[in-house]
Amino acid sequence: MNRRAFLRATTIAGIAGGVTAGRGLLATNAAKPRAPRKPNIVILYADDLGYGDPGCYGSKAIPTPNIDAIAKRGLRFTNGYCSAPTCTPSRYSLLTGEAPFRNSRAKILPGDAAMIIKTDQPTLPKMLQKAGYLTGIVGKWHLGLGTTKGGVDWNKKITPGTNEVGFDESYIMAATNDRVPCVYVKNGTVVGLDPNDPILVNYGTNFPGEPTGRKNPELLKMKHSKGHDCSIVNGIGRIGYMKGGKKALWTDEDMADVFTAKAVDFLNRNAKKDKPFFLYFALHQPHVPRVPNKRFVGTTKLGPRGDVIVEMDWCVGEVLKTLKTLGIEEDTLVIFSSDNGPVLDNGYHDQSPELNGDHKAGGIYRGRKASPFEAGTRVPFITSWPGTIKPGVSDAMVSQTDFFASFASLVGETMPEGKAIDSVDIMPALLGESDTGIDVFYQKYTLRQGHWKVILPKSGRHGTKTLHLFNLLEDPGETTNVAKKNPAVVKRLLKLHKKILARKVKR
Ligand code: NG6
Ligand code: CA
Repeated sequence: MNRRAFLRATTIAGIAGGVTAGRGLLATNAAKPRAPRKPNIVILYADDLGYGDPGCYGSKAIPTPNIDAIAKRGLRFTNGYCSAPTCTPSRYSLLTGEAPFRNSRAKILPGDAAMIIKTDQPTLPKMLQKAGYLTGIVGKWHLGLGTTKGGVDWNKKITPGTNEVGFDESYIMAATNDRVPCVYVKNGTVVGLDPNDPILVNYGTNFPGEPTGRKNPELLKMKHSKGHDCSIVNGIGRIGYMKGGKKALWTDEDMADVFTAKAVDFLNRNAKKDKPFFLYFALHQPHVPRVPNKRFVGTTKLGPRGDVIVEMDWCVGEVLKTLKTLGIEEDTLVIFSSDNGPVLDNGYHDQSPELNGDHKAGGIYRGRKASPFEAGTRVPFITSWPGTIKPGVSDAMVSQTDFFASFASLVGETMPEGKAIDSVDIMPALLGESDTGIDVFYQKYTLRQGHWKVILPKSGRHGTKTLHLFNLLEDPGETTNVAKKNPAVVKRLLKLHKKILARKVKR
């Protein structure tokens, strides 16, 4: 059976038994049974891209024709959220359907962290495997590898890892581009291993005799502004220490080409098979260090941060082009989003603040990456499926935590009892069939219901010391705390927040 015939067959296969149940107290739009459909699914996931960065979200400073093309033929959400304002927690939620605060280890991880997804935990890619999908991840992982912190031997097969939590194919970096080990890992094995030059990684102390950004600034081509002063790889100071593996080290300037080639190769190989595929392409831009390929240097007036967004847009374009060449655009649901809000200086002197001009990376929203204000989690969020999703703009509230239950509903899989408890089936909203998404969007210290948003007091650099209530309809920029004027609303939201936090995942 060819791909199209297969898709048709699954489309008319009838109503699956026991389609996704309503998700407890959050089931505002309990799923109507639907005939399963199994399109290919591609998630393009930016790293630190803000609501206001792409052209289709209002940027005039950064040309993003390919992201804009997805929006033009698809549905652009104005109330789309990632689950948390930083990377690891958002990615954890996207793959597990659990709010990050339910797992105490879902915090920004070092590159030698143990994997925080358990191998017996249900995941989005495992669910899709069960539904007959071929699954692949390319790009940034940042959810830990192996079973103990610092316990991975990078010179041997690394396990458990991506393959054990649902990905048939994997070509990743372990953490982020500012953290060691600065190597690619293919299906659990470092690419370019040399037994005569073993790789050692340590997040505590340096290896004797190895240069660091702190002691050897003369070796740096990009200076750090905060942290990022440990091992030097490709002339850039990183977080953490590593030694060896000279042939395996990545070159930042080539990273976009390397990952894109892997994503395109995944599509070319798997589109020809009689199974649908799921590709999670976790782009590394515009996270620091921002080091574009020379083709993209100077493509904006914003310096490296703008230029790497143009580079990222090129990566997106290569994926779109491949889908077109393969003739599978109408068989493929493409989602574009970001893992958290934007940041200018994030630890390197790359002139981001100086060259930013009047560009508003967070759009009209207050805050930034790591912030409880809107710009921390309200991100670009676009779905497209030509022939199925009618192009337009949706104001429905949607979050990435909901992909698990929504895709399960789409492909006719049941959700695991007592697990993935924060994931709500909002497929009708994602497809533009409904204007209603989730009723509440919550984090450990925030909750939004309708146009009301409460931020609970929290200490720390990004915390608000006092309780805040905002009316996002009248005051989307969160300028005026109206908590004192609306005690009943505060009480209602806090009660709901407490109830949600008290829910337990079956372990
Ligand atoms: C911070 C890093 C920042 C970035 C972030 C994680 C410093 C000063 N800052 O601690 O550069 O790596 O962690 O980003 O070291 S995330 O997108 O992966 O969450
Ligand atoms: Ca991020």
